[in-house]
Amino acid sequence: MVLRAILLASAMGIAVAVGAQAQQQSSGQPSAEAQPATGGTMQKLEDFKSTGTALKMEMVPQTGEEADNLRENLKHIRLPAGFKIDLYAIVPDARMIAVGPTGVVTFVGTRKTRVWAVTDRDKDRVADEVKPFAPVVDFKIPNAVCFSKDGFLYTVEQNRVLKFPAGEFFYENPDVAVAEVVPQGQLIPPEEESFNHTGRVCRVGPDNKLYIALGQPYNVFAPSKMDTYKKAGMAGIIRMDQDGKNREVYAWGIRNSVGMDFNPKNGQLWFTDNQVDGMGDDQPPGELNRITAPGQNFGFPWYGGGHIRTIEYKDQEPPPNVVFPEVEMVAHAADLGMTFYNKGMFPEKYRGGIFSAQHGSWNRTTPVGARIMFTSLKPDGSADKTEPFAEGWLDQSTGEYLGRPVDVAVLTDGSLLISDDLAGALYRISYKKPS
Ligand SMILES: [Ca+2]
Ligand SMILES: [Ca+2]
Repeated sequence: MVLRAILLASAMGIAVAVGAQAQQQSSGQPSAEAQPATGGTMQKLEDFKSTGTALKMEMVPQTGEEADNLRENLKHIRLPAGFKIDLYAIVPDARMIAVGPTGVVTFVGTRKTRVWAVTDRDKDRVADEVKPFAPVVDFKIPNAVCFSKDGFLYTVEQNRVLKFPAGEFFYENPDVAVAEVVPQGQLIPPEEESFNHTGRVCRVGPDNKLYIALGQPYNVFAPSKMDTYKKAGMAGIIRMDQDGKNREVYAWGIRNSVGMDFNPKNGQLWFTDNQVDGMGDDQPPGELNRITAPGQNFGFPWYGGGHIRTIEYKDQEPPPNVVFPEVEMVAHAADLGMTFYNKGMFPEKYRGGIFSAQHGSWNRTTPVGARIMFTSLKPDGSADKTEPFAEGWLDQSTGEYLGRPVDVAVLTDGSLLISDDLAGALYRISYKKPS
C-alpha cells in the first residue's frame, strides 16, 4: 500500500513536471538559451518544420569594458601607412570566417559548439549584433564555415558536414533549413576522432565542388596509419559534389592545413600547413603551398616542413615528385587562415595577393607569429615576396599575447576582417590614401 502510494506520487510528480515544462514552452516563455537539437529536431529542420524553440536568442554584448579594452589593445598593432584597424565585433572563440555573399551576415566558426552570426545592420562597419546561428543544431567543433557562390552556407564539424540553403536569410530564427551533406561519423573513421588537428577548413571551388582539409591527429603519424589516412583523405584535402557525392582525395601529404583559398585568376588552390613540433626552435619551416594538379603529394610525413626530413621517416624513401612549398614561413608561427585579396579598397600592390594569419607559436623558447602576413604573386602565378602586414599582438618584451589571429576574410567593401580566438573578437582593417 505504502509502496503503491510512493509510486503513484512519483508518477504524478513526473507528470506535473512534464506538464509544467510543456506549459512553459507553449506559453512562449523565453528560455535563457535555445537547447541543442536531438535527432528528431534535425529531421524537423530538414523538413522545414518548426521545432518550437523559443524565439528569444542569446546575444553577445558589443559594448562595455571588454570592447573598450580590446580597442585599447589595438593601439599596439603596426600597419603600413594609410591602414587602420578597428574592433568589428566581440565574438567568443572566433575561428574561421565566411562573409555572406549579399553582405547581410558574416558567419564565424568555433572549436566549441557554436557558429556565430555577425550582423552590421546600419553598415557603419562595426557589427551591432552577434548571436548563435542555428542554436537548435548540436554542433561539435564547427571550425569551418564557407559559402558557395549561390549562397549556400556549409559548416564542417569534427565529423559531419551540413548545408544551410539561404543561411543568410534564415539566420534570424533558431530554426533554419538544413541538409546533411556528410552524416555524423562519415567524414573520417569515428575511431580516428581526436581533439588534436580537428579544426577543419572548407571552400567551394570554381568547379562548384566542396573542398575540405582534413588534419591527422598526430605530430607525425605511425606507418601503420598510412593506408587508412590515404583512403580517408586525412592528412590531405578532399573534395566532393555539394550533395556529398563523388568524394575523392584531391591532395595528400599535408600535416594539418587550417587555411586555404582559390586564386580567382586561375582557379589554383593554395593552402597553409602547420609543421612538425619538437625539432628545435628554428625548424622545420611553416608552409604556404600551391596545388597545380589533382593528386599531388606535399611531403608529409617524410618531410616535417619544407625540405626538412622527419626523424621518424628518415630512413624511408619519400615518394617521387613531392611538391615543396611556395613560401617557407618562420618555424612554429602556426600559419592558419588565408584569403586572396581581390577588391578595390587596398592599394594596387595588394590586389591578387594573399593575406594569411599566423596564430603564434606555443612551443618555441622565444615566441613568434601572432600577425598577418602578405604574399604577392608573380605574373606566372607563383609566390613572389612575403612580408608582415599587421603585427603587434605579441609583446616581444614579455612574450605575452594580446591576441592570436586565426583567419582573414575580405568584406564586401574591400576591407579585411581578422578573427582572434584568444581575445574572442573580429577586427577590421581598412585603407584610406594618406593625404
Ligand atoms: Ca553597425
Ligand atoms: Ca610540405
